[in-house]
Amino acid sequence: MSKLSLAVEISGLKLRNPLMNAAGVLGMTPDILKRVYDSGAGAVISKSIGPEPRRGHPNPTLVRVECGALNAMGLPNPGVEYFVEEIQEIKKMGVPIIASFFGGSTQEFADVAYKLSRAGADALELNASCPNVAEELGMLAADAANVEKVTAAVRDETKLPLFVKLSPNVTNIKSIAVAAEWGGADAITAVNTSKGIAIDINLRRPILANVTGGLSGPAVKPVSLRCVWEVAQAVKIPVIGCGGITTGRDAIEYILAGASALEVGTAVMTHGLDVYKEIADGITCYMENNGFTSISEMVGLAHDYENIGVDNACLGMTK
Ligand code: RRO
Repeated sequence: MSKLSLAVEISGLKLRNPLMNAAGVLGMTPDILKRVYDSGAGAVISKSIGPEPRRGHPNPTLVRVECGALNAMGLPNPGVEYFVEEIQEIKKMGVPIIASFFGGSTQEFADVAYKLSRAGADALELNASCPNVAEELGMLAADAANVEKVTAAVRDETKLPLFVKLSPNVTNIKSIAVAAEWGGADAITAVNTSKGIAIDINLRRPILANVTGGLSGPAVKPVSLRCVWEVAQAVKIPVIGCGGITTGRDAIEYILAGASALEVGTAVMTHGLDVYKEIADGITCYMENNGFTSISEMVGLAHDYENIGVDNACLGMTK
């Protein structure tokens, strides 16, 4: 019998397991990202980096809500020139790093991608979907033609594996995923946060200074999972799942829906860094109990739902 392995390969990027941090959750100093890796993630993803330093939105920028969190950080980051040194430091520590990035125009997206590639990132994640900034910076992902144009411009500047992170706040995520694929994306990350709002009834005003924010955590899981399902049906490239993944069971749901790798964000806030190992252990348990030896054997199996009648019980998998 072949040995069970959690290793995955996403467009040439080899990872010891499919788990990564979702961009932005833990800041981005090399030390913190190293801790994420040491806690059991297969690779780390930086906070989204732009062409220039940005302070982001004023406080409050984060509020806990039912079953999740609402953030409106506003893309705070030190700018690509500064971040080049951080990437080099992370690489010296032996940690695979995916650099998340954005721009205010097609040219800026391409320029930042070029600089991050030269700095030694292992892969890039084009953030086409920040819910908390003006149209041109964030919700470019709402427009398929724009997504294709920006992805193609970035593709021209880098040979690195290129993930494009999409938004759930769109009418037809399938068409946008296909546009990214046509533009040259190697994988689609589905999805960024869902736009939401929280109100303080005593102050009678929105809690976040930005008024709206991006909802993450278990509250969004069914929506994000549906996005993975639809994107997996629409494209041939791998899908990376993101949205409320907290347990091994969540991870397996995403993989069966079509995800080849997974990003975990809010669960780190609620469960600490140990959550990576807990999720990996849950995946292993499911694989052992169901006779799988690799992640790739399980990707997208739920799409064949009319033809399978398996006993899904995973003995010992309680969460
Ligand atoms: O910085 C943010 O406010 C932010 C970003 Br860039 C993003 O991609 N998703 C999100 O929920 N917040």
